[in-house]
Formats: sequence, structure tokens, C-alpha cells
Amino acid sequence: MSTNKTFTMIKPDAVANGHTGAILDHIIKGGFKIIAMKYLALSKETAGKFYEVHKERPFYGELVDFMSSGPIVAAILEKDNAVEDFRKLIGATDPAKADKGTIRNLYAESIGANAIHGSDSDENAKIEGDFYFSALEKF
Ligand code: RTP
Ligand code: MG
Repeated sequence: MSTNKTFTMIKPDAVANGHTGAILDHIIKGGFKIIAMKYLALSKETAGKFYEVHKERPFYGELVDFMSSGPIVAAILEKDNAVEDFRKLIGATDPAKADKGTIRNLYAESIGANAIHGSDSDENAKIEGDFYFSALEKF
């Protein structure tokens, strides 16, 4: 059964390049409601823990360094069919392959510095949202 929530992070490249406002606007206009949000910087340790599922992938070290290189915005989003619809809104991992008008097409720099994260399943959306937010912080 699919739930109506997903989890996102606006990544350090997009925050540093001044795209936070435009990306939040894109998300809201895409029909998503923000039910929790915070602006924070990840330590290497925290970024490493969040991306533990990718530990064996060749880009893990690079990914952890990048995600701890500057502040990010983390948020829980609500919409029908949230996980799938949000992955459509952000576009393919590699911005060169992302459909026109998607967030990665508009704001990402490269496959590593690709502007935004979106959970890939309902199960991971719950795990990832709980990683950042306590029950008190969810609207
Ligand atoms: P995300 O988790 O950030 O939403 O991205 P995704 O599902 O589209 O991609 P995933 O396979 O989960 O990879 C996580 C992030 O690792 C970086 N990556 N770098 N250098 C590379 O070949 C490479 N491949 C992936 C990207 O930042 C990707 O978003
Ligand atoms: Mg992923």
C-alpha cells in the first residue's frame, strides 16, 4: 500500500547557489504540502549514516563529503502518490538525462551535485523522515 508522504533534501549545491526559494516554490506548486522542514548542516558522520545503504557503492565517499560540505534543507512532504510523483518532479539522477522543467534539469550541476534528494520508496520515506524529525516537529 502506498502512503502519501515522501522525504526530501535540498542539497548543498542548490542551497549555495541560491536556489532554495525557487525549489521550494516548485515543490509547493507541484502540489506538495510541507509538513516538516529544517535548515541544517550535516557532519560527515551524520551524512555517512544517512547514506549507509550506499556504503558499498564507488561514489559513497564523494557523496558523504559533498552532503557535508554546506547547509541543506530537509523536509517531509505530503501529496497523493508522493514518492512516485516527487521522483517525477525532480527528474533523473543525472541532470543531463533529467526531463526538461524538472528540478534537476533546472538547478543541478552534475550527477553528484544534483540539487535535491527524493525518497525511492514508502519504506525509505518513513525511515528518512524519522532520521531527521521527531514526532513533535511534524505538522
Ligand atoms: P537521491 O537518493 O539523492 O534522491 O538520488 P537518486 O535516488 O536519484 O540516486 P541514488 O542512486 O540513490 O544515488 C544517491 C546520490 O548519490 C550521488 N551519485 N553519484 N558519481 C556517481 O556516479 C553518482 N551516482 C549517484 C547522487 O548525488 C545521487 O543523488
Ligand atoms: Mg536514492
